[in-house]
Amino acid sequence: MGDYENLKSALATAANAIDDAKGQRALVISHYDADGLSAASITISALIARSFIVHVLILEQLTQAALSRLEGVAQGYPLILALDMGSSALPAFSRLEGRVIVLDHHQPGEKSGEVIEVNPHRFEINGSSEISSSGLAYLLAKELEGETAVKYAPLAVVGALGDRQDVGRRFKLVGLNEEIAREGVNARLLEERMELRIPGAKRPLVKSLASMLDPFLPGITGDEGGALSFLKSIGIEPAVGENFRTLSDLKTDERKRLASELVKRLISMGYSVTEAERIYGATYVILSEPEDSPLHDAREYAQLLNANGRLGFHDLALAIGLGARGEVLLRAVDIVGQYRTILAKAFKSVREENLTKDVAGCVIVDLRGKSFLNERMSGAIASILSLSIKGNKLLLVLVDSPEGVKVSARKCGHAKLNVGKLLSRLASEVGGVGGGHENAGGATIPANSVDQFVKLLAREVEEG
Ligand SMILES: [Mn+2]
Repeated sequence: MGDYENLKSALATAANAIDDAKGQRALVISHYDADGLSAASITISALIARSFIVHVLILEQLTQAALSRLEGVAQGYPLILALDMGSSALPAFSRLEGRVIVLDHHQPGEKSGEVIEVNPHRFEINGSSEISSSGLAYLLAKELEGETAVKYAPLAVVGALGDRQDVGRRFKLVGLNEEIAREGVNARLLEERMELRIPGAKRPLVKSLASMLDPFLPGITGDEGGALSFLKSIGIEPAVGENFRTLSDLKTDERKRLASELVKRLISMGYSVTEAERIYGATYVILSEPEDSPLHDAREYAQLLNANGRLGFHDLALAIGLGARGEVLLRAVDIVGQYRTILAKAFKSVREENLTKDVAGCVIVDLRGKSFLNERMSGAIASILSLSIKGNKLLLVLVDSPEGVKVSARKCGHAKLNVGKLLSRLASEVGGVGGGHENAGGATIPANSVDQFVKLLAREVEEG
């Protein structure tokens, strides 16, 4: 059973250290995905409320280069907070001058007493499903501010959904995440609904379908023409006269047909029944965001942060997390469109070119040499592809990176291995860095070590 008492006391220790440094300069380091960006937004808000001067560094991974960059800038900061990363680099952090606080939910590595670390895995709480870094940031804000911190509950939910911690019945949040969502609901900030999970009930249905990223709808996501012909093919008129119809315009039988045809479509693309049924389930609605806003549905909010983070627009993502709207939101929405287009292009390549090969228990999708991609997209591609892989396999997606090759790995089926730990160990054997969770992880390795890395991995997967 989880040791919630000691998790709370670790959070209290972190809150005390923050209060000791009050009013000084703080450096916040975080990850570029939705969870990292939500965690950063919560933490930055809480620090600014305590008169800190806050600087932010958004990273892809704690590579050697990132660590030395960090060493270079760390001197000026009495307080450093590492969010959504750091548990695997505690010894390196302990060498930094300032007080370091790590809020992380990835598989932890070697301990170091110098660093204040809050990681659910250290307290027998499942950090892959029960709480994300945003949730930890929320709990820390609660230690600092008390009940007023409930204003951050929607962002904590956004982060958890971004990390796909909606693993309960019908894609509900579980554990500490469920508690945080409930606090948000009680404060009338959030609403939990069971419904067809197509965001934007008041937007043209064609646009809503084309904007779906979870689940990714091959031939429809990123393609309004595809969405239009899909609707026509299942006998749903996309428009009445000049006016596009919205999801809320549909009659009950049309809605049912849409749901069952989407499930069929996903199954025909190789998705499992469970995955295909993701189309219906728990949605989390942020009541303060207008109904036609992409931030109204917490999953869509997460996708917006994710897309902006992965394409390098951390400033836009953080500005939104901190409350900017208007022009900033319009720009961020535009970036999401670009992101979808790139993903759609990558999946087209995977479908049409011969990029997939099986090596022992591994399925390798080799996207090296695709100049429209960058290494920050590999995780998203791997997550989506993993849904249509059959059998107990380890999926590896390879993408060029300025530091070599980025490998994103996803465990499919019941393969017996801990992906994060495995990547961490094998990447360092070939001179790279890696890590992650039990089911998902990433590594950056030297370009000339790919074959060796794959061979090492395949051997472990076969033995596992
Ligand atoms: Mn995370």
